Amino acid sequence: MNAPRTVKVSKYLSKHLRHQPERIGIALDAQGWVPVEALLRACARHGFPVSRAELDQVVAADDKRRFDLSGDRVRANQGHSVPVDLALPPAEPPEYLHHGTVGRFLDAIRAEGLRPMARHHVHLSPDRETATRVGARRGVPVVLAVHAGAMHRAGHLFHVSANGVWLTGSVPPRFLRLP
Ligand code: HQG
Repeated sequence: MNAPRTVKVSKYLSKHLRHQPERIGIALDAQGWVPVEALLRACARHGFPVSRAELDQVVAADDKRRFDLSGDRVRANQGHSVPVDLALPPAEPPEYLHHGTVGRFLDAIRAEGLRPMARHHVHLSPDRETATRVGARRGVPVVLAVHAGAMHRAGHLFHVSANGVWLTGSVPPRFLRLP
């Protein structure tokens, strides 16, 4: 499978495993899983056939390990807007994490901190390089440092997804270092 096809399949799966399962008539269970058979049938039925071999390849080769395959079931590792409980255990974050954004959001972020917007959590990266790539999706990237250790000591919960993204409910302005 060539790279453009891999990206296309990954985006199609992200859309339906994170945001709009009902669009292709599938239902995620409480932890976000769907039977592989049902998913592939639904893709074909909606004009986007994906073979089992392609699915396996996307799960294995995806640049951000966006998907998890367990037995006969598959799910997105994070990034959902539909309600799912990924059942990730609370984890102790490193002292600093990073968030990539763009300049036009800074005034709002300075006033109200980081909010999850359409997702369940604020997404934070362990390193500045990854955060820079996340911010660059929207324009010239701006990277904020998040004092995750202090948040953790103040009682904020953190989780780390299977693909190394740190998740927390929100980040109050006092824990942010803005440029
Ligand atoms: C911003 C991709 C105004 C926030 C990436 C961001 C990531 C605020 C946007 C993952 C705000 C939300 C997540 C506030 C936050 N006022 N704007 N108070 N608080 N924002 O896409 O972190 O390819 O929901 O800075 O690589 O950009 O999908 O979050 O710009 O890992 O796997 O509101 O999505 O991964 O945008 O990206 P998003 P994100 P995938």
